[in-house]
Amino acid sequence: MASIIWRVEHFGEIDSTNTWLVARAKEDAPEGLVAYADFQSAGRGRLDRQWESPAGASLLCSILLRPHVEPDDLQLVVACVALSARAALVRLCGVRPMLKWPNDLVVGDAKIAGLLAEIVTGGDGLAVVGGIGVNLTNGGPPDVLATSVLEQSGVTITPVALLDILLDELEIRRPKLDTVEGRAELRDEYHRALATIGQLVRVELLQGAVNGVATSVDGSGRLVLDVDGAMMTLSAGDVVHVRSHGGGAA
Ligand code: BT5
Repeated sequence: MASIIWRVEHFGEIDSTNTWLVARAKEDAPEGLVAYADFQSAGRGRLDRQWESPAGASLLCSILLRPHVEPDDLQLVVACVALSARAALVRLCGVRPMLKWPNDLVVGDAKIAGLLAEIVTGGDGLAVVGGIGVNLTNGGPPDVLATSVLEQSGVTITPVALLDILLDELEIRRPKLDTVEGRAELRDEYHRALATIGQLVRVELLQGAVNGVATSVDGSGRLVLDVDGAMMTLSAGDVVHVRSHGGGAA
């Protein structure tokens, strides 16, 4: 694919950059449109949860991608953005978070960033709005086990500096989504970066909780769980790491 032309819209305050970008995606906005905000009055997590951050303390952004993937591969798109954010943090300040399936970046058990990916179908093929919040100078709500770049590294990074490098890293990974070989490479990088692999986890599904050992991710980024010897593949769910089980993370 030709290199992506990023068009970055900045908002001092907005309800949610994801909400804004989903609306633009429905209007057939092209790939590469990016929204970032200093403050969100209604930042969203998954399942109607909230994403909270004081003004200017985080990177709060959403990125419109139009990869040539099936809806089943959504988790690989999430991985593409999460791995790019991780690589950007390594480059800027040496903080190397692990990924927690399906959508967190963590340092130890503390959440440093979260992703919300939303699919828009129809119009010009599949669109994915990848929203990410990265705690830079504030570690998130007091009742949440969370951390920030400042806490981890002593370095103050501005949101726009991180966004710049994140888009640079995304430019390396985004084309991989369009080919079989590229998706396999992304899947391997994802597998290596996932703290979840080798962990005994509890997965809260809508129909109830399941306990098992996370053994790998499949080619679409779905989590493969060993539940008493039976393999189960999960495409969504809330993972709680219960305790380490042998091998652990890469
Ligand atoms: C997420 O959801 O982690 C996805 C967060 C995505 C936020 C970005 S910001 C830019 C874009 N625009 C949006 O409106 N959203 C995206 P989830 O896994 O559901 O986690 C939500 C939970 O994380 C909350 O219920 C809190 O427990 C916790 N949380 C909220 N704010 C946090 C923060 N700043 N740091 C760490 N944890 C936080």
